[in-house]
Amino acid sequence: MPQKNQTLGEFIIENQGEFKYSSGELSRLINSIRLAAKVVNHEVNKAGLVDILGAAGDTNIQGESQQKLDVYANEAFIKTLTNREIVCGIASEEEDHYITIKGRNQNHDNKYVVLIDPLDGSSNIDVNVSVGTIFSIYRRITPSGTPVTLEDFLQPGSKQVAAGYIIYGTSTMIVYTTGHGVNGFTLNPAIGTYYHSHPNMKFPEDGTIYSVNEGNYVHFPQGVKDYIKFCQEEEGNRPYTSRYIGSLVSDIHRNMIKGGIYIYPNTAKNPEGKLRLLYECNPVAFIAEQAGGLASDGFQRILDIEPTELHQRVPFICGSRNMVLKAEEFMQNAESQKT
Ligand code: P6P
Repeated sequence: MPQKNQTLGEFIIENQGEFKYSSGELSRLINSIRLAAKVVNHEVNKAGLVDILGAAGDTNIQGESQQKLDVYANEAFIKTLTNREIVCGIASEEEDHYITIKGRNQNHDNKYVVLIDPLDGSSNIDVNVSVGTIFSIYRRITPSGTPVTLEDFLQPGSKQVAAGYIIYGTSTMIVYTTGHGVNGFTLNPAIGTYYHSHPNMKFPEDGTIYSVNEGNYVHFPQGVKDYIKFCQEEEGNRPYTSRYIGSLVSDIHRNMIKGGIYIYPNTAKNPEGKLRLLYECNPVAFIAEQAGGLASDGFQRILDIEPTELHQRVPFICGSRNMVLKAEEFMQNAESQKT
């Protein structure tokens, strides 16, 4: 039973027993993500002041040498994870290749690999809209004591041991799962402590919010067009409400609390879809399923997809169970009518 005002640190310790075979590294790993999130939150929150204060470490007010915040976030997470010596490898949206970490005695004996989107939706920062960090954690599958390989990162999402996101919004929250439900923690910036504000988060089985960039409508697959028209018809609890922030973490977070569906299908500009399987779709899909929702590409469960490339993209449909099932129905019907 969640204690009132329990902190994230207390929650991790109390639930330590849930991580099979873990002698505390996974807890330390979640703790290192907590620390990095505070560092990034501090920078994200003052982004708007760059023109006034000048970017940290800059020589002039224009901020020409200003580190882009997603580069800053990337370095913060990589440094924190490396210093804590818990992971043997890191993959990031900001890095072409994965990073090998040797560990304390330089012998590659750390157990976990982490994949991150350090600052998703970063283009929203300039307009003061919430952004997020997304992380995905696996146990390595190649032998301990050897350098991590691409195989350790190309695991299906169903093998994740933990996943979550940080949302830098009107408040900063960490929402994560280790396969035992989803819990949300809100940062009290005055003291730098996260409190267990959202125990056992659940997607409502149904919802009335659909999140899609309708500017791409003409390029959508027919099934997605049919589903959007279904959302807009006058019938029962429809028309639904369209809400699209343009920041995956924010749209998913709102839909998980209120009920809704997020869709980023393949389009002419992004024939494989836009979102990245390994560090956007898989972690969000793990959270969604743990919260009673669903996540698919319209035809198969996201967590079952066998990855082939580090930065591969997939079409992504995620949210309230009945809404995803309905969208899949339209997509599969349209597909069967093509053949
Ligand atoms: P579009 C941000 O770039 C992102 O990866 C997601 O966070 C967001 O949902 C989507 O892309 C927005 O893409 O093409 O609608 O601007």
